[in-house]
Amino acid sequence: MESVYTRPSTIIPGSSTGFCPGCMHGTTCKLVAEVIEELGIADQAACVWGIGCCGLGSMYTTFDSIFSPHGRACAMASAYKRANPDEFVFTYQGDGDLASIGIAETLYAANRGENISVVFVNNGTYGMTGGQMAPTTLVGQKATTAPFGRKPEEHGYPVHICELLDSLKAPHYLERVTCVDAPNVIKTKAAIKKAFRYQLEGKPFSLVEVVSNCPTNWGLTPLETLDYLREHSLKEFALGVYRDRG
Ligand SMILES: Cc1ncc(C[n+]2csc(CCOP(=O)(O)OP(=O)(O)O)c2C)c(N)n1
Ligand code: SF4
Repeated sequence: MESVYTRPSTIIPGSSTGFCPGCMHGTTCKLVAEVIEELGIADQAACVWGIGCCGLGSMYTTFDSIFSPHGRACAMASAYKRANPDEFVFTYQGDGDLASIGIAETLYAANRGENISVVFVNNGTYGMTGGQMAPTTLVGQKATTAPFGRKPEEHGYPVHICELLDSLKAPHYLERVTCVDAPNVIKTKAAIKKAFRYQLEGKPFSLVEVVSNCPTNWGLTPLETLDYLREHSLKEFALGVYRDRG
């Protein structure tokens, strides 16, 4: 029988995901693994994983893994890439990691135009530590640290990373995508591939933001999270290309 779909060689045979059922980290990590295989860079790829559920992808992928202290992935990736210019270096980070404790490292790596790629999973919550409010939590969205929902007068407004980085001169490519359905999964893969290609061509900083879910901490079934994403998250976080210098 013809095989129409196989696991990429960049996923360890026999391994299984540590993510909760329906979590879009699983989809996004799989896309990253597929793109690395398709670009033929498995032997030169190193991922600096953020601290959080985001880092669980390291357990079943074959490329090199580096763990930075919480939030410092972009700083560590910058240093690693400068020291190893022939390697392919990317970060894979959650919103607590990249947009809260690591916002300075993210902004300055982007502002320096480092030759790295960033995969940023925006699920509106601190997944691994039990659902605290993240910079990206929506107004009104509940969190363990905001049991009555995010209130702008108390907690400020959601932070839009693509728009923030678009105010800087150096970044080369910024796109916001989602894995809410199959066509969007295909778009997400294309965006990750484009960002990775730009690094291989020597272009400066690229970031792909993936608007995602967290069924466990949102307290919804995986299917209900898709409705929530469509009805709420994607209204706050508009999909699209924010910058593409080609
Ligand atoms: C300096 C420091 N502060 C706090 C923590 C605890 N901590 C571990 S993971 C995490 C949140 C991760 O959330 P996010 O980056 O959104 O990733 P997700 O789990 O949602 O993928 C926190 C606060 C830590 N490890 N180090
Ligand atoms: S806690 Fe949330 S972010 Fe973490 S693996 Fe489970 S669903 Fe995904």
